[in-house]
Amino acid sequence: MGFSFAIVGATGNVGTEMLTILSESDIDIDKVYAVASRRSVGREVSYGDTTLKCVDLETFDFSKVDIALMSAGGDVSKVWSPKIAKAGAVVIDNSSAWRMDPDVPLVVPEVNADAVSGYTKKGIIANPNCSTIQMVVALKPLHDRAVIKRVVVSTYQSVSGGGRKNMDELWLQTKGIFTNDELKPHNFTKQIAFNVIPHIDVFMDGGDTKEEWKMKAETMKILDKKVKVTATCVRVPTFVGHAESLNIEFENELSADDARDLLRESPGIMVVDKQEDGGYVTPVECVGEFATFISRIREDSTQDNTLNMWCVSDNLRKGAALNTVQIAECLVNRGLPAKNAG
Ligand code: 11C
Repeated sequence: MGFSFAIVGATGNVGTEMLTILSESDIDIDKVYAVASRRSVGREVSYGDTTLKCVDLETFDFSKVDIALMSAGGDVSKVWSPKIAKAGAVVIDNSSAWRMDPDVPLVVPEVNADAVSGYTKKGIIANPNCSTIQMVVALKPLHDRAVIKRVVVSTYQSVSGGGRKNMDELWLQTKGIFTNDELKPHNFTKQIAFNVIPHIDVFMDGGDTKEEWKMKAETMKILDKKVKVTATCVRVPTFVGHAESLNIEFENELSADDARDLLRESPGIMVVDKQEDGGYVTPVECVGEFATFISRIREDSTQDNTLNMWCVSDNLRKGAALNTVQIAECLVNRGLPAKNAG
């Protein structure tokens, strides 16, 4: 007998990707439940070649589930993740609610897979922020070789990071430009179509936004608390796929050629770096892909032991749904027993 899964938030941008990726996973799966808020009960979602009817979060019996993949937002997770864990399911949570809890592992399998064993403390494993995940996948092999001192990152984040309503707003504003409709922002603070907005999540003391703080704090928890990160996070008018410009300073020498060779052999990474017209990856090319793509690897001539690179990944996949399923695979591969194993 195999594993039972619940996908909580099954109708959302990330929930639907979780269902797709789980249906393609090697995990021996007996049963998958699509769980959603009451207003979505009965709605159908795709799971591989089949469809599932959403059931109600409030009344669902989580004791029959081995693993719950949560993508229902921080407020729902704060209340429901501990309840689901108490019912006996391991929760893998895509929200920011539990990431910095010392008793909750924050996991990117290419970087700190062994940390999953810490799930026993609270029954919860946290999935990092999308912009952090792709960055630490790129940084890990370089850190292991040359020890990273400091990273300066600027992001170019697609609107899907903020959910479907943000995608709709970009679409309506883009069409509105051509039909002279009013372009009043609703979910963004300014017009997003044909514009960029240097603001994601709330402002914090000192002027960083929470998205910028997350990139710093989460990287320290996942990769190494000694690595310094300073970030500027920007929303751009793309639908899916986050891009990042990285400037990375190392303790030790690492040439661009050596970094390129190292990254080519590293898990989860595809290097596309031809140093010619079009010889790099852009967000539209990473949509639906599993890899984190690295391009434009070059030495920074203004500072010793420093490299520049460009990093692109599908924020709904590696940045969210794929990483949660990979965490589930880590748990299963490390011997998590299935309740119905007989
Ligand atoms: C965005 N990175 O692009 C955010 C979405 O902490 O999980 C994910 C927020 C989070 O808007």
